[in-house]
Amino acid sequence: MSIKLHHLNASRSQRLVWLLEELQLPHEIVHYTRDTQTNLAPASLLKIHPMGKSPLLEDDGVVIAETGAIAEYLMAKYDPEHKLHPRADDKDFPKYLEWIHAAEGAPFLPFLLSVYVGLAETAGAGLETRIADEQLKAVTFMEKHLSENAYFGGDNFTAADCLMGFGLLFIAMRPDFADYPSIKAWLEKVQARPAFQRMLEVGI
Ligand SMILES: N[C@@H](CCC(=O)N[C@@H](CS)C(=O)NCC(=O)O)C(=O)O
Repeated sequence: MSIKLHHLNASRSQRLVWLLEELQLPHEIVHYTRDTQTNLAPASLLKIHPMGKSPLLEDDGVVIAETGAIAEYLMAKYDPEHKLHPRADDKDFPKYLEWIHAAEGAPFLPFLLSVYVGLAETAGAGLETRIADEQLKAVTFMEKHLSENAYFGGDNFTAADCLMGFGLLFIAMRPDFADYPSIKAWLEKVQARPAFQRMLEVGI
């Protein structure tokens, strides 16, 4: 086992520094420092993952992004005795899972938005460029992933495709993001699924 946490200063990555300590798992922390002007992560993080954000966990050379996913990964792999996560049949499991995702979800979003509104005041038009850059980086990442994998989860259709569908349908409606061939091919493939069609019958 060789676990590395790619950790950006003053960031949500501290959640995982804490979790790794709770697990008492041997690990290495690779430190990154935000740019003092832009507050963005250094470009060196882009060499580890195409979104260039922290936290990133590396385990035996495999890189995983997204705080909630990293936490679930660590629990599934390194907490076999369920000291830090309830079993699926435990009464607390649904709430536990909800809060694992809520940490990056709806209860957190309004606070994140106020950071962006604050940035709009100081960065002005610069913020629009930053948002456009982030959107392009995200779509390029998804396109590359789908050019190398049949589905978001790899070779097979999984729940990850159901979760990504909503966002990608919305993104692909934009003329500037309508012509990414692997995203288009994936959308056609998943839209042909009978369950997708039944979802449409429920109403959008
Ligand atoms: N949803 C992602 C968000 C990752 C993220 O935005 N990380 C911030 C740190 S708080 C970051 O790396 N910001 C620097 C940048 O965007 O350049 C997660 O939960 O890991």
